[in-house]
Amino acid sequence: MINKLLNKTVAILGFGKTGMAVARELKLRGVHVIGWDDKESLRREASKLKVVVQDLKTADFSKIDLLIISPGIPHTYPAPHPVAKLAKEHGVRIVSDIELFVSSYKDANYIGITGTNGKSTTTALIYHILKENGIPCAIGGNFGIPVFDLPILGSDGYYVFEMSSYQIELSPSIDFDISILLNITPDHLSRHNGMDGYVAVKKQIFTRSSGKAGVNIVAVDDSYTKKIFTELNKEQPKSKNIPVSISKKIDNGYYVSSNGILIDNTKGEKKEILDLKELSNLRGKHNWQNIVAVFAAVKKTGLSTSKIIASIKSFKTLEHRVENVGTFAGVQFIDDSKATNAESVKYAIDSLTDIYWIIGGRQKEGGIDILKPQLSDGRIKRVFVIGECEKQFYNDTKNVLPSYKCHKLQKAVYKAFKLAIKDLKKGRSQKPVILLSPATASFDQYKSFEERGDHFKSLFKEIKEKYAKKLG
Ligand code: UMA
Ligand code: ADP
Repeated sequence: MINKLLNKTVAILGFGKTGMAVARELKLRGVHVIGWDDKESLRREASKLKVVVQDLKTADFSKIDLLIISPGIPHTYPAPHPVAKLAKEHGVRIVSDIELFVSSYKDANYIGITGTNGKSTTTALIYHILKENGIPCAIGGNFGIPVFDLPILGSDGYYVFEMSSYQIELSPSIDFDISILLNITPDHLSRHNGMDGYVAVKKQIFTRSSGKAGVNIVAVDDSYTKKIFTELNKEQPKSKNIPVSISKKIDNGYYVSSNGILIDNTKGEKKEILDLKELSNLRGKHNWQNIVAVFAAVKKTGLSTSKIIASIKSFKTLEHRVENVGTFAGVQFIDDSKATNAESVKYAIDSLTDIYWIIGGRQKEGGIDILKPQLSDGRIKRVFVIGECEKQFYNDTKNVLPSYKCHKLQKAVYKAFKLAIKDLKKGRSQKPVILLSPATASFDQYKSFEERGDHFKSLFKEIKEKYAKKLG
């Protein structure tokens, strides 16, 4: 596709990571590029690439051949950006950078991963396994690296793309060789006009049109993914669809038994592959779901089971995902800042005990309603509430658990630490864990979940230094 754009005009809306990478590539290839970002600093950056910087609201769309829109900019719901509206009125195609990339470099193999939670971990684990075994590969997409910043791979290469719902929606013709859907719970609902829209977009990772003999891997552990799998079996050859599960035994697929054994039942032999309980780098049932999907995918590349197992074991936990920060004075600190919705928190809590739980920030739909069973199952000792939704989460927890309004992360971490030490001394707690697993977006107090997690880690260091003499 990109070759056909020579001397054509492409408009780019948004000069964040995505837009900037596309602009660089298109300029190198002799494409006429015009574009806009509301942020002046980014417009300045773009003009250095000799992009024509112009407010696209005033551009003549009859002279534009394609609009590349950044995933964070709405083009349908809750309301289309005026530029997207203009493009539609003029019949100009609107696509993602990923659509343009995949349709331009067709030799390589593509693996696309989506789901509400676990995308990054799954994407990184697949990439790690391929890389460690000498397979040419590159990782990108929602993971944080825009695809146009990746090297060009040949027919023996694999691109491993984390796909957000925003990116899937803007990529109408991508047909991955291996597509993975991990799970679906409510998220990003306003961008997709509610749950039905969100589920429909997630399903689109499987239903593209080029007719490749791709493989569809679905973790059938929730009602939405189960339904999608049933539909896929009616719409596509059954042999393409591979079910995986952490909640039940699966015929013709892979599953994890209730005691954590990864089982290959693709040939009805119930072959035991690996005891996932032994993995200290990928702890918790949520990671079992990621691993079983990864195993199904990587097996398709022809790698041997023993090589895959060795690479799963050597994988390093991603930052801010139930990441062990360290232990001081008998208190462990775990950074799960990436847990931006209640579902992901549930898994963190279920895999720990003696939890001093820090929650709060910018609330998402549904808040922490689904965590009612966790609030009373004895794993959480105390709750420390911060951020914009402080009042709401305090009210949600105060009648079941000792709960404290802390407003800021610093206060929460210090208070949690002091109470954990006290409980430890009095025998009220055996192995206290201070868990930042906020169930919210970070944007009320931080730029990103990474910044929030980094702050948590720096507070751990601060506490260690401050109390070194007294407690160390
Ligand atoms: N902008 C305007 N006018 C508007 C709205 C936005 O000019 O009315 C500009 C903004 O100033 C900004 C750009 O448009 O510069 C928007 O860019 P973007 O938000 O799409 O950000 P990028 O830097 O291009 O990052 C995107 C993804 N961001 C989002 O989907 C929100 C990144 O995912 C992704 O890693 C990156 O592309 C590379 O592919 C981040 C994310 O938060 C991690 N994803 C969401 C999630 O995981 O929940 C979906
Ligand atoms: P994503 O990229 O989809 O946001 P991550 O791998 O970054 O997923 O994990 C985000 C959060 O979700 C972390 O708190 C992590 O512990 C949790 N998590 C990871 N995998 C899963 C899963 N399969 N189901 C539910 N939660 C998960």
